[in-house]
Amino acid sequence: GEVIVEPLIRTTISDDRGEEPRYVGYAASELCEKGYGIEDVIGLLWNKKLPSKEESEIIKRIIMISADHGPAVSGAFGSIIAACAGIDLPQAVSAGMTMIGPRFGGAVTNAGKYFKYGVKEYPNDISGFLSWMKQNVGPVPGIGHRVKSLKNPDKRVKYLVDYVKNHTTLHTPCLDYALEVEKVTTAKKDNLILNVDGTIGCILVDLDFPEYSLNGFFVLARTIGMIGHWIDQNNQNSRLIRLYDYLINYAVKEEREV
Ligand code: Q5B
Repeated sequence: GEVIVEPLIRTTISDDRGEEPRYVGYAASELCEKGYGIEDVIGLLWNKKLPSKEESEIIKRIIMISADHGPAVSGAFGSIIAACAGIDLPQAVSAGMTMIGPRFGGAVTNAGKYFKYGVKEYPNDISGFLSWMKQNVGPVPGIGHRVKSLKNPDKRVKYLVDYVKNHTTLHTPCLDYALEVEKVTTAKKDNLILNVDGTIGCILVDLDFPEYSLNGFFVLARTIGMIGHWIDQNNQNSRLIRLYDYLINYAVKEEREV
């Protein structure tokens, strides 16, 4: 007789059973033919919506501007150490990827989440929002940078803010709120600026991307950079990295007699 099997998984984004993959119903080749870009594929697979031309231009800029930030940052450094240890590309990239978390690159989702919360619960009360964050969350995700500050502004942030505010019609309540928060935090400490994670998170909330998709933008963009660092180290035949003693503060006890 007929055997009825319950489906194991349910998908709502893509289907490869025809001649080619369809992303939320759109054939991949048709998207290419009609001039859509990777930013539109992101819109389809992450938000099940084809972004407008204006939205696509913003998404494209977010990816371009956060693709890499040099070799010194946690992610790239992790991939470089792995590349120098002879690790293959996927594993070296995942070594860098492992660094993406609440302090480095992985604050996008929570920045979007909490600034959105501030807009709703503390609309005209930034200090109320900051006290709530201090009591309930800790450091404000999306605020603060190790080297960028009022004196050494982050050009990426300035560019994105200027682009969405002066070159698009996007309504930006979340970004505007975060910029007000930045005024208060930088008055306390020069480096408590709205950082790249915070800026991206707010713009994506204003673009109506789902909260839990937001870290995906940094992960996707930085993958491009980490692959670049792996290729670069391999091209140079880089040697195994071992830290010199002077880079380590050996705070252990002197040799002891038993
Ligand atoms: N304080 C980012 O901190 C960093 C505070 C704060 C209230 C805050 C810190 C932080 C939130 C997480 C976040 C994304 C760890 C950063 C990125 C991508 C990147 C990276 C690159 C790229 C830096 C010193 C004092 C303490 C703290 C207070 C600090 N942050 N208070 N809210 N948000 N931010 N991460 O300089 O009184 O002295 O005890 O966690 O948004 O990852 O380029 O490097 O593209 O690759 O190490 O841009 O801000 O300072 O943690 O020692 O704090 O400031 O409470 O106060 P620092 P800390 P006190 S973008």
